[in-house]
Amino acid sequence: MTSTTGKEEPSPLPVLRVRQDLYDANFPFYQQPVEIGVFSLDGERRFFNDSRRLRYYRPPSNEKKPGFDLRDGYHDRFVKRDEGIKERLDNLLKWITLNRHLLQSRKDTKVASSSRLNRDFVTWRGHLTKLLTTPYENQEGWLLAVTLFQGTYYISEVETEQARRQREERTADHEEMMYMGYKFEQYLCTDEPDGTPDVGGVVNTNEAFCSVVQTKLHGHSLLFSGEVDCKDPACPNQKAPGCYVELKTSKEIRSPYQQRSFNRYKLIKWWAQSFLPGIPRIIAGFRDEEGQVVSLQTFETMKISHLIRGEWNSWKPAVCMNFCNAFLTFVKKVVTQDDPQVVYLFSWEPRRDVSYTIHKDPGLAFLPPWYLSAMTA
Ligand code: 0WD
Ligand code: CA
Repeated sequence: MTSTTGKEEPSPLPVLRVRQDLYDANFPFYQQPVEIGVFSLDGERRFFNDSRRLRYYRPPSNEKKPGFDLRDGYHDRFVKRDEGIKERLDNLLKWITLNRHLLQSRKDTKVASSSRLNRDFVTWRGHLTKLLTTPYENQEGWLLAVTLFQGTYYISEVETEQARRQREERTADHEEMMYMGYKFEQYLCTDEPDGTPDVGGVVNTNEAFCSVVQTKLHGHSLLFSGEVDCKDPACPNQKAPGCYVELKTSKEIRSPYQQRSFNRYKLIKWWAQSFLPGIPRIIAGFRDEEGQVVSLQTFETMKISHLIRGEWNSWKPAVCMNFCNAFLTFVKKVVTQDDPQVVYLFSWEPRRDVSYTIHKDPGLAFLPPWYLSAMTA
């Protein structure tokens, strides 16, 4: 275990380098993501092992002039999730305990190792998005906690000091801007495939529909979950994730400078988030200063990187994926103690290498007792 000795001594632990050029190689193998399950969280953040919070995409009646007022309801029809409550991997782990039969191979059920998940990594899609964008990120660092348990590496984010400060010091304008993203969803989503949006209703950010996906990146098998905004009922093949739609809002673009900055800093995040679970379409609403949606634009996830190729300070999907692959390989190399009480804390700050420390601190351990007993039973 590392201890804070107060002495300045060079860390003997290996680091992972992050420079873009180290990852500028061919695109690695990434298996077509497959949805193996879903779950929902209701308005009180209660877990349901079903799709009850899945919503359907309903195109606007007037595409050219959608007439969406994204500020509407902020003061009187908004129930906000308590961001101070850290759920860590809990909801995904709950899904795993209820769906173990989907994860265990037949030959395994006969032997003593039946409790093994047979997946290398379990995490949220959002944590992988952060890994993908790391080589191009120059503002926000991250902290990722990793625990090895029964041969599976669990990755759970820890909020950085900087992120906590920013969250607690958010301005009223910033809070309202975050609300606008959820309000945009309400204008375009219905509860039934043939319904109409209830734009006078309450926006409750506790509600979520999550897809559980499995895939492989190079030699790493991944099981992760991500929140899905809606499903397009007009989509010919109703198979997930091909009919899922991601909804986004952004400030309207009024200058070539704003366009370059959008392409460089925002599209990379939109691409990474939707590429990981295989969501093919992103529908963006661009809003003016008053919060009115002035235009809508569809981005095909697989074509986003073509839009930015050759641009100033451009980003490459292959660099993102090669870095993620290298990080997962690094985790497998250094995380060796298979013990649910031990946390390897990986830390990254812009312009630095990834380093890590090892902890046996109950405040950092994140696999809950109910999960450990379910998986060892
Ligand atoms: O505890 C944590 N550190 C986190 C928990 C971080 C991220 C997510 N979560 C949990 C929540 O339970 C949430 O339901 O994961 C679920 C969603 O995970 P994800 O899909 O992996 O998250 P991400 O891809 O970062 O965000 C997808 C959407 C966001 O939409 P936009 O269009 O803004 O990207 O999930 C929402 C948000 O609407 N979201 C969250 N919801 C609850 N808790 C969180 C969060 N911490 N972050 C984003
Ligand atoms: Ca969204």
